[in-house]
Amino acid sequence: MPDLHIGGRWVGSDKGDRREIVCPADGTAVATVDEAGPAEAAAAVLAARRAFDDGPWPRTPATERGVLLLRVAEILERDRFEIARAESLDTGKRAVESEADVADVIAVFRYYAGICVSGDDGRVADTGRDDVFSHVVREPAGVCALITPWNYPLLQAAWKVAPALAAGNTFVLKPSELTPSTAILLMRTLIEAGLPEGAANLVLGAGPDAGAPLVGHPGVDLVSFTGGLVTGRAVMASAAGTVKKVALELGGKNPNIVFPDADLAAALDLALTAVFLHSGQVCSAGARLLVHRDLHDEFVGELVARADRIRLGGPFDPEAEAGPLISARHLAKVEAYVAAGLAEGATLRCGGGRPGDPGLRDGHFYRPTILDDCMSGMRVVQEESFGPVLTVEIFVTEDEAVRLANDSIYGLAGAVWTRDTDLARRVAARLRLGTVWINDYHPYVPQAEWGGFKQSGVGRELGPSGLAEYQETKHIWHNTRPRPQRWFGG
Ligand code: TXE
Repeated sequence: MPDLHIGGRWVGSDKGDRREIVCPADGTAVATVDEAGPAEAAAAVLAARRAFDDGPWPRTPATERGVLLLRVAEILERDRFEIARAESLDTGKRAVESEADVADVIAVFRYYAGICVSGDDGRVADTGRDDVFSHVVREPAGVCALITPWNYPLLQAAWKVAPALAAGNTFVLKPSELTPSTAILLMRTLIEAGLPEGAANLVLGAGPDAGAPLVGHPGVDLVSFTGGLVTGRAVMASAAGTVKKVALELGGKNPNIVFPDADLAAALDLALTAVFLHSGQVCSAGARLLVHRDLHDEFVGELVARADRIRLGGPFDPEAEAGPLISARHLAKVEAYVAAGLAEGATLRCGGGRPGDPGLRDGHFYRPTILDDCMSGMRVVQEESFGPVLTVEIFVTEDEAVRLANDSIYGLAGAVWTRDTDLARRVAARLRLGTVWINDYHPYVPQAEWGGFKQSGVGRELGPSGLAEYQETKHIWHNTRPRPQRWFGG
C-alpha cells in the first residue's frame, strides 16, 4: 500500500521516490516508504483546502468532533503495542518508553475530546446598547501544516493533530523523514475513526522537499513546527511571506538547579533521568546541572558512578536502560560538542565516546557523558547537543543560580531542587522558562501548557492555549435595529 495520504486516498510518490527506514540501534531496514516532493505537498495542501472550504469537518458540531477524537483514542488503545513497536524500530528507543509515549498520545486525544464536548460557545460582549447583539466566537484557523521531528514522532504529531482537529481545522502532516512509521499508523487510525476525506493528509519526505513547500504555500493558514532552532528560524522567515500564523517548539538547554538542602536521593536520581532519558534526545533534557559549591564533590561523584553504570542497548533488550542516537550524523554532532567542551577546558568525568561492546557496533550509541568544570560561556553549555551529555557548573548564591540558569538563548524548561518552599517559589518566579519543575524533572500533563520563552519557540502546545493556537477569534456585531447615522450630510 502506498504511504502518502492525500485527499482521502493513499498514493505513491509521483516520481517513484522511496526511502529506506533503518533502526538506529542496529542498522537493520525496518520499512521502505514513499517520499513526497513539492508536487505532492501542493496536492496535499489543495486537498486540505477543499476539505476546509467545502467539506464537513469544520462545520461538524464540536461535540461530534469530540466523539471522533474519543474513537481515535480507543483505536490507539487497541493497537498500542503494534504502534509502540513501530516507534521503537524507527527511533531505537526502548519498547517501554514507546509504550509510555503511546499512553501519553491517547491521553492527549482524550483531553482534546473533552474540551470539544465541554464546549466553548464564545462570549457576549457588553456594547451598552440594547439594539446590538455583539458576540465573540472562536473558529478554526484553516489549513494547518504540521511538521514534526524524530525524537518523539507520534507524541509530537498528536500534540498538533488532536487540537487541530478539535478546533475543526484540516491539516497536512509532515513527519521527520527518519521516523515516518507511526504517522502512517496515525493516519490509518483517523480514517478508521471516520474522519471525512481530505481533512487529514500525510506527506513524507525530507524537509526541503516536502516540508518547505507546505510552509511557503499560500493555501496554508497556519504552520506548527517542532524541530531544531536553525530550521525553526527558516520556517518562521518563510511563513512570513504569506503572514501565516506560526507556532514553533525549538528545544532548549535546560538548567537543573540543586541547592544543598535538597532531597539528595531524589535529586540525584532525577538528575540522571533529566539528561539521559532517551539518550538526551529530549527538548526538555536537563543538560545543564547547576550545583551548589558545597554539594558539588559528593553529588557529581555519585552522578558519575551511576551514569557509568547505565546499560545501553536496543529497543527490545530487557536489560537496556537507554538506546542509541537517531543517526550517524547526529552521533557526529554529539561527538563534536564533547570535543569542543574539552577543548574549552571542561573535565571529562565519564563517557566521552562510543561503547566498546561489539554487540552495539552497528548502532549509533554514545556513552552517558558528564563534563565537569564547565563555564557558562562554553559552546557545549550554550548550544543544544541533543545527546547524553551533562555539563556541570557551580554556583554559590541564589542570585548566581538564577543568573546562570537564565544565561541562555533558550527558555524551555528546567528544575529547582530544595526543601525550602520560599526559595523554590522565588527561583521559579525568576526563571525565564516555559516549564519549571520543583523537586521533579520531566513530568507533563495534557492539561498544562508546554512551550518556550525566548528562542525556544513561539506559542504553546497542550492545555487550553494549545487549542487556541488552532483557532481564530471573530467578533460578530449584529445591529438589530439599523438606522441611518447621518454622519455625512449629503
Ligand atoms: O531537525 P530539523 P534535525 C534539534 C536538535 C537536533 C537539531 C537538528 O538539537 O540536533 O534540532 O535536528 C523538517 N522546511 N531538535 O536536523 O531539521 C524535517 O524534515 C520545513 C530539537 O533532525 O529541525 C523534520 O520533519 N521543514 C527538536 C522537522 O523539520 C523542514 C527535536 C525537524 O527537523 C525543513 C528534534 C524546511 N526547510 C531536533 N528542514 C525538539 N524541539 O524537540 C527540515 N524540516
